[in-house]
Amino acid sequence: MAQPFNQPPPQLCNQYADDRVLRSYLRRVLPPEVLSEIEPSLSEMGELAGGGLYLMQLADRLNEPVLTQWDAWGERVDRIEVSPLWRVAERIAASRGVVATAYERAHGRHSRVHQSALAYLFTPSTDIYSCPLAMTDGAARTLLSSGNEELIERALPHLTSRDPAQFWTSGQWMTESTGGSDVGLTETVARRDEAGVWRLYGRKWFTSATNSQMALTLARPEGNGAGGAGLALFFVETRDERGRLRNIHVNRLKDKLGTRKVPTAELTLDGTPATLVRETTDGVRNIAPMLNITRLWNGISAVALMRRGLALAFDYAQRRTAFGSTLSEKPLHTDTLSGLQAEMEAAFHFAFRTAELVGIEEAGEINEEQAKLLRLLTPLMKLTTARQAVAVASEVLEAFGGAGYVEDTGLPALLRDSQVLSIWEGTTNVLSLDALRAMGRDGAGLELIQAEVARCVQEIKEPRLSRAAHAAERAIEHAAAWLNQAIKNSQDEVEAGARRFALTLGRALSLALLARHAAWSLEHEGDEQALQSAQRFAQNGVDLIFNFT
Ligand code: MFK
Repeated sequence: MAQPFNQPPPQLCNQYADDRVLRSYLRRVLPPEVLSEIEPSLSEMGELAGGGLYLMQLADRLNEPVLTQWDAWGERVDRIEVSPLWRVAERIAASRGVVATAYERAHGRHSRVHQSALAYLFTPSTDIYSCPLAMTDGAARTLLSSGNEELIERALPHLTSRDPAQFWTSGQWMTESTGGSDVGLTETVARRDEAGVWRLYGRKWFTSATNSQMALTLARPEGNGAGGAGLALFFVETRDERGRLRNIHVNRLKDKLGTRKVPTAELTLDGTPATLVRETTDGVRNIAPMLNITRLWNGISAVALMRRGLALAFDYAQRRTAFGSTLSEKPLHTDTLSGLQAEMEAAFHFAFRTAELVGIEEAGEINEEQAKLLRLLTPLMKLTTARQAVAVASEVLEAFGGAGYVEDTGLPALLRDSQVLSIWEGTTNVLSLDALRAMGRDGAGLELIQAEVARCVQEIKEPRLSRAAHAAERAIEHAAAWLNQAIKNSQDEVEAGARRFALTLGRALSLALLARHAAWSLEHEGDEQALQSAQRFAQNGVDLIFNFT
């Protein structure tokens, strides 16, 4: 019998060596000596991500976390076993400093960019192990900004350890059955026992990475008022010296659309001992550093998943033959991929620009204007890149035809996992409103965004980029004019348009940042690829103010 036709599977090579966008960006923003110092770590992570880890990920596809609530003798144990891939991912994440790099600060303000690059390479081959890492990073930052020396001394060495035996991950237990957005509705109560120890009573409805060694969580000290201000931020060590959960019951694991490796659980806290991180009030404000770091991770993860989908789709296009030639020789197929590549590149520059500002803040070098800009960019970047990731993942699957719809190619997980990015850590709508609030009632913060775009445009001398630069400027002007008018009309009008407004700002900022990089790349590397992506991104549509779909 003749050999039947088989489609060739896509392949990956070293994901750092192969990444023009990341390498070119790092050449622009890092001093050459910093780049040469960190490059071996990136190259090693790229090799793992495109090689051994990727193969392990494919082999681990059907494994999921398992909750065992009772042992054979009737003892309640609530043990969660994660998949083999996750166990390896934890060791690699610790030993390669995927969290620690940001705290060791070997390269000052550039350390956050280094760490984000490691996270970006690591994420797509580890099935959302980025979730516990994001929360671990967020917990480290929150404890540091709390100034609680006792907790810092207790937890920081573990959260930022490179020794897998010492490394802790942290949970972020916020969401209750009252909902994930309006955290001020939290029903968990905090009460002091006779010994003066705070104990928590309540039900946490969506706790990711439940097998972490610690968690930061919110509860309302008895007698406190309603809302987020009446909550307090608590530190919980989940297990006692004998490894038993401290008055925590794991009721069940969630049956989710994606992120299937993440052991997201429903918990009951039944007198769980906890330590106040700061005062007995203002829990929402006090946990905000956690939200902002996990939102940065969300954006980096969004770019990373887009990049993975495109790396596979571009490779496949070289191999797959139909209608007499490879897909890479088909103008319509390459045009489709170019549109997606443009989305990914724009998102990349937005996410990493945010990481740069976080690094400047962490190095203690941030000025007032940059701090306000960072506060605004974080929700805008998170919401913009998350929506892009969902759209790109959907198209990536289509670029494989039926193979993209078949589970054992591993491709459908890209879409399912991307879908969470616009939901957790603040939905698109909630973050649009957050950005509006952070901008101030009269929209004063908009000037900071205009200034950021103007700084980019100033650096663009290449005539072929002037349309893209103007498109970014015009979109921001349009958004500003809309906001001005809407504020005069009614609060309802402002709120109804907040998502279109936020996405317009997000896409305009992304375009300006990408075009600025494209101009640099053309001048210093003689490379036109970023320029083509900037031109394409401008055509994809930036101004959504009048897009009412
Ligand atoms: C791949 C990596 C991804 C990471 C995976 C993590 C998995 C974890 C899964 C989850 O836990 S998902 C649940 C995440 N939940 C959220 O992100 C909550 C979404 N909702 C919001 O963000 C709301 O805007 C918010 C709860 C904050 C609104 O609550 P409130 O009670 O109306 O608070 P308000 O009045 O807006 O803010 C209270 C204070 O906090 C204010 O300060 P002041 O008291 O000084 O005025 C705010 O300015 C401050 N604040 C709020 N958000 C802030 C912030 N400050 C800085 N940055 C922020 N982002």
